[in-house]
Amino acid sequence: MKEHLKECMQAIIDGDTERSEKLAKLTLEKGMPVLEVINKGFVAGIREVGRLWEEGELFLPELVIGADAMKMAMGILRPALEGGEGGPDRLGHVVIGTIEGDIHDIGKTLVATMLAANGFEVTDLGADVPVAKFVETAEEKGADWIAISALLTTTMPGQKKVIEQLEAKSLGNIRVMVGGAPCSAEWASEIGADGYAGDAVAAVALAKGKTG
Ligand code: B12
Repeated sequence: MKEHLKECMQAIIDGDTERSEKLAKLTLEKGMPVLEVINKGFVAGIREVGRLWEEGELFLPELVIGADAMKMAMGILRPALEGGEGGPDRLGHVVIGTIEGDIHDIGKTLVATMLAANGFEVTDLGADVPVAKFVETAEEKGADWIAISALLTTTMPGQKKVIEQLEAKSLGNIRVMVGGAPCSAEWASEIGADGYAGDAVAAVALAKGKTG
């Protein structure tokens, strides 16, 4: 298992889409714990790519290739996470997306998948989502939560704008959770969000603890 995790991580660092596809399929064939392989293998790999890029050891095209390899693996593994205890709207409805100006969607999609697998109805708006779109959709769907991902420090203020628009429309009953690498519990409380979660499992716990 340890060796498998290492190989998954390396496939992403190498940007080897073919290898990451094979390793993801092997994970399912061998019945390995999918979430653990995602987190300790593939996610560890993409984080390492980010670190190497920040240190100038990798260039943007390599970051893009690493992300492609990551998306390949996630596409294969995601269905195995879906179809948990869920049923439509059993625990509540979550409208999720990555905030405008930001195209990072790997983490957001993982959070959406885990919420759906754990009994929430999820409307995934995708990435680069305008502030007003979060608010309109949540109002229309009668959502319990809006979950907003931001991976760039420059796009984080958009999360605050969603909260401000909710307040302006007297929709303060809709709770907001924020997440993504630069976010924190301090940021969440500074902008008046109802919560922050650092990963997909914590996001489920947060939504479960406060919904209803
Ligand atoms: C992959 C990647 C890309 C890919 C994205 C592909 C895609 N479709 O998503 C590509 C190559 C396109 C890309 C582009 C850019 N990137 Co980029 N990217 C990354 C990288 C390496 C990994 C992100 C990732 O997928 N992580 C894996 C997932 C699983 O983790 P996660 O996103 O953190 O999500 C988890 C938690 O945060 C949480 N979570 C996430 N969202 C939410 C939401 C809620 C509500 C909750 C509760 C929880 C939650 O749960 C998730 C699952 O556990 C990060 C480095 C890093 N350490 O984050 C840089 C990084 C985010 N990128 C960065 C930058 C600068 C850029 C570019 C501006 C580069 C450029 N010069 O063009 C562009 C931005 C384009 C844009 N407008 O958005 C910087 C941001 C710096 C900053 N502080 O603002 C980072 C931090 C790299 C770095 N170390 O400098 N990037």
